[in-house]
Amino acid sequence: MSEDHDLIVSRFEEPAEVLRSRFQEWGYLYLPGYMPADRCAGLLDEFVDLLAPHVVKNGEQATPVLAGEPFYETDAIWDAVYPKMQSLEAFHGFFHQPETIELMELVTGTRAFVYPMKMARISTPGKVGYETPPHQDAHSHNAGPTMAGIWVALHDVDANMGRLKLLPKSHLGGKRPVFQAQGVGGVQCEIYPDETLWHVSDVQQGDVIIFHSCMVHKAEPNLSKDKVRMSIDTRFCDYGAPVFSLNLEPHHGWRIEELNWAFMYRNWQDTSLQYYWKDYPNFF
Ligand SMILES: O=C(O)CCC(=O)C(=O)O
Repeated sequence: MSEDHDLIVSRFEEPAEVLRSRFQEWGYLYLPGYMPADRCAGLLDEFVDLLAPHVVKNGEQATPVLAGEPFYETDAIWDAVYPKMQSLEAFHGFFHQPETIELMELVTGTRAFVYPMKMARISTPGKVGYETPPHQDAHSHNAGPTMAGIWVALHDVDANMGRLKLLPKSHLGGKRPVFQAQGVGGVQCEIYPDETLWHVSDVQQGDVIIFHSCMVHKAEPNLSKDKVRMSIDTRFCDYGAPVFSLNLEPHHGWRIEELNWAFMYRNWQDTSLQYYWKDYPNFF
C-alpha cells in the first residue's frame, strides 16, 4: 500500500543554505507560487490555442479541458500538435527569465546552465496507464548528480488531474536499474518494497518543483472527467558540468522530423536564445 504525504513547502526568501541543505536532504524543493501566475496563464493560453480542437479553454477557468479523443505523448494527435507548441518562443524563454535562473542558481550555488531541451506535458483523462512511470532523470538525460529538474504548474492541479509525485530521499541511493514500461518516456526504474511513502500535493498555477537528478518521480493518472493537466519542465546544472548531447535536441526531435531548431526558430522575434549553448564547454 502506498501512502501520501504533502510536499514540504519551501520559500525563496529562506536562507540559501537552508534551501540547499533541504534539497540535499529530501531531494527536492517545492516553491508554491514562485512563478507569476499571469505568465503561466499567458503561456497556457498560447498552448491551448494550438491544441484546439483537441483541448480547449474551460470558460473563465484556467484549467484546459479535453474536447476530443484522449491522447498521450507519441500518439498521432500529440505528434501533430507538439512541434507547434515547441516552436513557441515564450515556452523556451520561460526558463531563461531572471527569476527562473535565480532559482536554479540558488540550488547550484553557482552559475547555472539551462538544458536546451524543454518539455511540455499534456496529461489527458482517458489514458490511465499511460502517465509518466516512476523514473530518475539521471537515467533519461544521462546526467550526473549535479543536474536537477524544474517543473512548473501552468494551472491549478488537483488530486484527480495527474499530479507530480516524488519518492522522498530516493536520490540518496543513486541510479537504479531500469526496465521498459508503458507511459510517457517508456522507462521505469526499480521501486523497493519498503518505499511506500510518496510526497505529493495539489498545486497551483505558478508552483515550482525542483528535484535532484536521482529523485524518483512519476505522474498520477488523470482520473478527471475532462480536465487536462499541463505543465512544463526542463533540466539545469552547474555551468561546466558534463551534459549529454541528446539534451541539445528538441524534445522528441529524435522521432519527429519537424522538431529541429531551424524549424522551431522560424518565427522567433528575439534571436538571443537561439543556439545559446553553442559555446558550452562540456558536452559529451
Ligand atoms: O509532468 C510529468 O508528467 C512528468 C514530469 C517529469 O517526469 C519530469 O519533469 O522529469
